[in-house]
Amino acid sequence: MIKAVIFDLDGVICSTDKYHYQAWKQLADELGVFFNKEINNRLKGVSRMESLDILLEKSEKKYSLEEKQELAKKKNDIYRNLLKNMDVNSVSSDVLKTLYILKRKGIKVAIGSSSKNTMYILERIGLDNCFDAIADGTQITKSKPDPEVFLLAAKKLNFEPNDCVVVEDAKTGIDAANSGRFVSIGINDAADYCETKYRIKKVSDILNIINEL
Ligand code: B16
Ligand code: MG
Repeated sequence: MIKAVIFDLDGVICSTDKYHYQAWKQLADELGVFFNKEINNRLKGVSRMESLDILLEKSEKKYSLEEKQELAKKKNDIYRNLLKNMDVNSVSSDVLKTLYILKRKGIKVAIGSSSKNTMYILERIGLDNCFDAIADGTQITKSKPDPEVFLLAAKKLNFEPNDCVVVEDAKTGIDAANSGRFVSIGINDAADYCETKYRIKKVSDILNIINEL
């Protein structure tokens, strides 16, 4: 019997992934570095600094740690500005309905996100008081595919990993869930990934899966 659902934030609860892409693309264009959606897909679930390292793989110039911190800050400033477009209407009715039904069934809900902007995003979309536990990029040292963020969410809920399902849109997130011994559920890119245990088209599909577990 599943006791909790741990949701990834970017790309599952809301579509901030498109703003990450725009911000990284703007930075890459300024640096004259090739960047496309395929490279962007490798950044999903990965921390800001590790994402920058992936983006700079195509750069001829080598950057010092200080310069890289400046570039990461620049990307985050562009990203935070784009996040101003988000409000309560940025959450789909399908996600809201799913959260409501889970709560009504007594199943706990949590966030497991690599993002250091998690609280800001949850406030913007009006869900800052919705979750029973929040584990985010400000509380971990290793981002996905390490399971740390999901293990922290489970610990905060006082549950074992096999009491929880993890819903992810990124391959790195599925790897993190599997290595932490959570039941992995994949949406979008993660639904096409061979390591994903259960594949869904929309978030509310998790309700059927949970009923069967
Ligand atoms: P930030 P998630 C991840 O969030 C994003 O998928 C990833 O693209 C981003 O680099 C990472 O958060 C760090 O985000 O720059 O806001 O700290 O998918 O784990 O919710
Ligand atoms: Mg994600």
